Amino acid sequence: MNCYHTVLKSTSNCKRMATIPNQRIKQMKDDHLFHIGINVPKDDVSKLFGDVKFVCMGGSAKRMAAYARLMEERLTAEGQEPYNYAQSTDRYVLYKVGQVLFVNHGIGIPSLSTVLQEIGKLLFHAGCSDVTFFRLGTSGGIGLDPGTVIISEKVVNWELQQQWNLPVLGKMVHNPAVPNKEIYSKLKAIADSLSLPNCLGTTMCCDDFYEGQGRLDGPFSSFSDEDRDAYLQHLQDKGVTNMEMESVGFVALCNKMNIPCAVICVTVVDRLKGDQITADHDHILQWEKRPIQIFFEYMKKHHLK
Ligand code: R2B
Ligand code: URA
Repeated sequence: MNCYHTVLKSTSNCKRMATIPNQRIKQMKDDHLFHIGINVPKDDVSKLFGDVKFVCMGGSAKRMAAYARLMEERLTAEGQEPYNYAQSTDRYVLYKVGQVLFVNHGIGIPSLSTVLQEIGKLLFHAGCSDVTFFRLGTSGGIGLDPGTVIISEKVVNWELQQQWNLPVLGKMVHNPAVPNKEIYSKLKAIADSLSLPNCLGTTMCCDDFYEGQGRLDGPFSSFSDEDRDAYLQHLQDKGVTNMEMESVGFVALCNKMNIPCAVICVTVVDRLKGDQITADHDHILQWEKRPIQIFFEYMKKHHLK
């Protein structure tokens, strides 16, 4: 079998590479990864990034810096300040600590898809193999205490379909979005072993934080409180556990590039109790550490420090 197209699992003699179906990329003499400020071949990406095995993505640049620092502390006693490889642009941050990349993706699928596709090309140019992607994020829970970690066994769009719909050249393209079962099952066992409040869940990906997530604390209110409550109840009845804004795009793009992936989100509000996020900053900071704790344990199990 051609290693280049091996699906999900690699064997000892066959490495799984990111699939970049666009053959033009191989032939390009020069590839400028505009939003992360990296140029191939000017930057020696094989040397800089060739050993990457994990990519951790999350919305906020500061949170990714904090995660990179935590990772640095695990590796070196001094815990030196991680270097931001994307510092020539202010769109995203990109840290590499050990064999892990930490990249922020901003809010929403358009912001995520831009950087995720450039990271995919970066890993391809660098010749990386057997890489796994994680989205470590925040979300609004449905009937769950804030601080609960949800490991997505399903990600769905607003129509509750497991797909990311993208108009391309005037036609809608439906991209399947299916998280990797082997990985989310392992993550669930790890979350249990760490005694973190957690569940496997269905994560609904929305294109808006306010009305698009049934909120009535935004500038617009095209529905009533009763409509909102009935909608959130309907979602809960359909098994939706949490709402956020990138999961479906993230998983679909990883699926398209043949990269195993998982989504771990902590909830910062129970939407059955309110729209506003009122938890204090210290609580949020503590809760935000839960997904990365699970990731570090997962790394350990894969014999990476
Ligand atoms: C979760 O939190 C952000 C909005 O506050 C968004 O990026 C998401 O998915
Ligand atoms: N992120 C979201 O997208 N929604 C929430 O309710 C909380 C975080």
